[in-house]
Amino acid sequence: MGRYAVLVTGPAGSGKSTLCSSLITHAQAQGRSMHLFNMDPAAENFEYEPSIDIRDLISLEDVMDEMQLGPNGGLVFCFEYLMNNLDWLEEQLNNAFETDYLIIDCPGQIELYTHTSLLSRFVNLLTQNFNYRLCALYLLESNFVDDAPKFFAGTLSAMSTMINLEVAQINVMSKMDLVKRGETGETKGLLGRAGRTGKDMDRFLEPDPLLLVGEANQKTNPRFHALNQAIVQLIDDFSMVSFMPLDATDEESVGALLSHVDNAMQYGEDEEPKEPKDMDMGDFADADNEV
Ligand SMILES: Nc1nc2c(ncn2[C@@H]2O[C@H](COP(=O)(O)OP(=O)(O)OP(=O)(O)O)[C@@H](O)[C@H]2O)c(=O)[nH]1
Ligand SMILES: [Mg+2]
Repeated sequence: MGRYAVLVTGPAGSGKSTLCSSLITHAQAQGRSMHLFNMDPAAENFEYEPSIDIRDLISLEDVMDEMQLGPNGGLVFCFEYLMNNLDWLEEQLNNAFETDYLIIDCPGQIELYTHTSLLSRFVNLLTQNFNYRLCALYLLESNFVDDAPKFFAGTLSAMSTMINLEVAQINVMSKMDLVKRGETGETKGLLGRAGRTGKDMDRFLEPDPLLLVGEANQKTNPRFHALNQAIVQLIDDFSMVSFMPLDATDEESVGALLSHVDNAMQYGEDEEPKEPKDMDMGDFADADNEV
């Protein structure tokens, strides 16, 4: 059996740790085993005990105290320390697990994925030195559709991570339950304010940036319209960004995502080829009628 790793990335609070737990719970219910690898030196509590934990090597609190660094500088130091202590990592990865399917929970400071090469060096190590098949998830919260310029910013950060990491990446629009609740009008949730409907959401999940530019232009000073156009053109030219909807509290939604992750890595291909489970968008689109 091969070695597989899922790198769970995304901005702070986007639902990475919750998704890691939901994936493990879902896998266990199917009789599959996965191992949590905590890569966040500032993490506090986990629903599942990590099998590999960067905090066993270094803790952010100690670094901040001893090196007189703030949280962000401290985090970069922790990652550099990890990359300079590969013996530790090798020892952890060489520990025999009953299966080698790692769920890697990353910190929420996106500069780690977009501004530095630290995470891409880590990815290279896993794929080149340890023969892992790897898939990255990039989570963006559904409140990023509150307005089009914010959505562009989130989309560009997803794109930048894709380009930086150079591995198969699935972009995920997390906390979709808030969209459904928002539009019923019962909850003034994040998206209740924006008034997005399920059908509107499709525009964001499979973005047609040329349509979205009109909305962005309404909200920005005319001086920036050419810039809006240039950004959406870039997103469009690369045709790289689409989002899979996720409600981490919904078993079926987690199962659909896992099926796509398995497919991206051809998990279990030695046994039989897999097709991604049909993604049921109806649940989100039908919500238009739920008033
Ligand atoms: N409504 C809703 N809330 C969610 C969902 N997933 C996560 N949350 C909540 O979002 C908050 C942040 O979730 P985390 O899983 O800690 O997010 P994270 O990305 O690991 O955060 P950092 O590690 O700090 O970057 C928590 O209060 C979660 O309960 C979801 O699918 N729906
Ligand atoms: Mg977390």
